[in-house]
Amino acid sequence: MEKHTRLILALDVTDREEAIQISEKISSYVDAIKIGYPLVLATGTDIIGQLSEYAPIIADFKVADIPNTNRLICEQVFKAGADAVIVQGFTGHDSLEAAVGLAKEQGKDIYVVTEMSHPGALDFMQQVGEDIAKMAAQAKASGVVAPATRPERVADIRKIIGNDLSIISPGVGAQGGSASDVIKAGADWVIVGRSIYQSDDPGAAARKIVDEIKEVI
Ligand code: NUP
Repeated sequence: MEKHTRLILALDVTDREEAIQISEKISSYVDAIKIGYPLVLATGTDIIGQLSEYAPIIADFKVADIPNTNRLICEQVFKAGADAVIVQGFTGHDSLEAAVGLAKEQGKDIYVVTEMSHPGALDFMQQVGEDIAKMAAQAKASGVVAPATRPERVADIRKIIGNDLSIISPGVGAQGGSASDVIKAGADWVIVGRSIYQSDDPGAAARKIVDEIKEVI
């Protein structure tokens, strides 16, 4: 993924035509489009290849299985046209290494969830978020997913992973996080969904976030 606008669209709509129309409108403002279960379950895996015409595709399937199954899942997602897959880290080093190993063979990326952006992440995930970040660095993943709702945690995670790994950060807008604050805290990209795709003018909403990011870099 090339770093230009530093914005990733989370495209959680469930209608194929709407997904395509929004992708057309925002393609010049984003470095990638993140798709996940809502869109793929509604339309089928071929949507991945279709949307890859507009931007690199990050498949947010939060893969969390034994090593062999992780590898099989990632294989299918890459075959469908995705450039990157988001996996969970709490399954441990062997599951992660299976995904990273496959991605490296294919010149693709794996991003590892450390601590999620919603309030419930404090119940269990936050306690292990830093250990997961360490493991992601050891496994040479491409990057981690860390919460824009807690920029101070993004700063902590940046210290742990150094500069070899990227941080992609959801939680901006609808979940209360600020794009400029989390970029200042050390995120490489912000991930924004509802604030863009539910806007009357998704292009203008995306442009506004890109401008906000530009002011702090
Ligand atoms: O910790 C995470 N928080 C989060 O919101 C990890 C994620 N992958 N996401 C995803 O980012 C979430 O599933 C959604 O696709 C997107 C945020 O969307 P929105 O809150 O901007 O609408």
